[in-house]
This record gives sequence, C-alpha cells and structure tokens, in this order.
Amino acid sequence: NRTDTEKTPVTLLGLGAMGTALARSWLAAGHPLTVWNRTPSRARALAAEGARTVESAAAAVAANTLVVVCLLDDASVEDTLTGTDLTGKDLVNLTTGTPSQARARAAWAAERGARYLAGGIMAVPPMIGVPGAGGFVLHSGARDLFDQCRDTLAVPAGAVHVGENPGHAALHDVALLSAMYGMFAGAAHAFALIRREDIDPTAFAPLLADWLTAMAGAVHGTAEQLRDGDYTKGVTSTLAMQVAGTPTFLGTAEEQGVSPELLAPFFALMRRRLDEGGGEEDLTGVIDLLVSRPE
Ligand code: FVH
Repeated sequence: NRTDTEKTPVTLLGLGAMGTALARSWLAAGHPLTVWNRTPSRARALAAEGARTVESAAAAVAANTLVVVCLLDDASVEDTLTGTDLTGKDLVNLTTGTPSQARARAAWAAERGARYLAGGIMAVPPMIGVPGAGGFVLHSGARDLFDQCRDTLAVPAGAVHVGENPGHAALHDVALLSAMYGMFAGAAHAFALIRREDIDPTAFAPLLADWLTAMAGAVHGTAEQLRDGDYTKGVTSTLAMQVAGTPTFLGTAEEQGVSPELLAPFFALMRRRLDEGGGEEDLTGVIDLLVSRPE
C-alpha cells in the first residue's frame, strides 16, 4: 500500500524528444518510472537517471496502472499497444491526432477494459518540467479519472481538463495551434514589409511582440459576441471602418514589394461580410463565413 507521500508510479511508452522530456520531469519529481521505446538505445540515458527499462511494451504496460503514451501518431499508438493487456489500466494518450482519432481510440481502449484520457501537449520539449514556462497539457475524457491523476499529470506542465468528450483535447490543441499559425502568418507579413528598409529586425521584434500581446485580449470580446449572438456588442472598430482601411495595407505591401497572399484571403472575407450588411459589426461575422452550414 502506498502512503500519501509516495508518488504515483508511471509507465511511459515513447521516448522521442517529447517523451524524454516528460520522463525527466516525472523522475525529477520523484515518480517511479518505467519506460519503453521501440528503439531501445533511447532509453539508456534515462535508465542511468533512475528509470526502469523493460524489454517490451507489454511489460511496460503490465508494470503500472497509470500508462502514458507519447508517440509519433495514432498509427504508432495502435502498433505499440496491440498485444498489451490494457485491462484495468488508466491510459493517457498524449500523442497528437485528430478529434475523430481520439474518439475512436477512446472507444478502442474501453473495449480493452482501460479508462482513457486523451491529451494535447501545448508546449515544446524545453518547456516541460519548467515552472512558469507557459506550457500546459489539455486533457479530455472522464472528469473523475482526470481528478484522480491530476497531480501526476500536472508534473510536466499545467494540466487542464477541457471536457468529457475524448475528441475535445485534440480539437482544442488544433484550434490553439491554428491561431498560432495565423499569428506567425501576420508576423511573417510584418517582417516582409520592413525587409528591404534600413530597419533592424531585432529592434522591430519587441514592438511586434508588444503589439500582438496587447491585441491578444481581443479574443475575449469575440467570445462574448459569439456567445451572445450580438456581433456589435462593445465594438470599437467597425468592420466598415476596417474594410475602408484595407487599400492602405495592400498599397503599402505593393510599395514594399511584398506579396499580399497572406493578408488577401482575410480581407476578402471582411469585404464579403460587409457586402452582406455586417458593416456595424466587429470582425466576428467573418467566423460564420468560415463554417459550412449543415446540409
Ligand atoms: N516535439 C514537439 O515540439 C511537439 C510539441 C507538441 C506535442 N508534439 C507531439 O508529441 C508527440 C511525440 O513527439 P516527439 O517530439 O517525441 O516526436 P519524436 O521525437 O519524433 O518521437 C516519436 C516517438 O514515436 C516512436 N514511434 C514512431 N513510430 C512508431 C511505431 N510505429 N511504433 C512504436 N513507436 C513509434 C518513436 O520511436 P523510435 O523512432 O525512437 O523507435 C519515438 O519514440 C507527437 O504526437 C507530436 O506531434 C511534440
């Protein structure tokens, strides 16, 4: 019987860049850790740091109730877990996948007698096990299972439960990363605009970061407008005003010899919403143009 001060033993399958970072965080926090990796050499350094290594995925699964997998993709999860006995296990899958893969994998695990949490890691390996680094891990699935495992799951990075639907961790993961790519696209266009001028990009970057940070809070207003179905609520910069400004952006891009191909699709959607009568709204109406209507 474990006492309250003993740390939950963890099995971890998958010792790539992320799996290795996860392993080190659990070892540093004093969790007994059993690891397995398809290529055994990747486990050697961890063995020297205190992890128990075993010969097969089946032996690793058998070692502990809490089994975490962090593999390349859903197919590698299937490859690895087929032939293991998942009966009575608490399986936490931190492998990136689509929402439908996560839902199918949850049903697959349930058929094999395991409780299941799907995960999405919002961090890169150097952020793992570093308090204050800003990373977190999204989980979806049974709330009671999450609550039971929470302290252990929160060791690598903050653990956040986003709902019982097992597909929702993956959906949140992809939604957050999609927003990140939008931000990277905007930053790419901004750097392109200054590229041919005598402007030091390292002097420009702090201004860009401060501006993006200041604007990030606007998502809360968007969320409230979506929730309330009122896209004019609290609007400070109407769509009409913003569309009127787009020739300035496109003209500046042309003057600077920069392709408008990153900005133009968004401007086209803004124009469409304006033409449909959304001039007094915020940008929120554009979201509805992106979502296909049910058949
Ligand atoms: N690294 C990152 O920045 C991102 C951050 C956000 C989350 N992702 C996701 O995390 C999963 C694992 O990523 P990773 O960085 O550990 O990936 P790799 O270093 O490429 O390691 C892949 C591991 O998967 C094993 N593997 C691949 N195919 C199979 C298979 N068919 N059977 C068994 N294992 C397999 C591979 O084993 P080996 O090549 O060493 O033998 C590695 O352990 C991933 O979903 C990211 O999207 C990371």
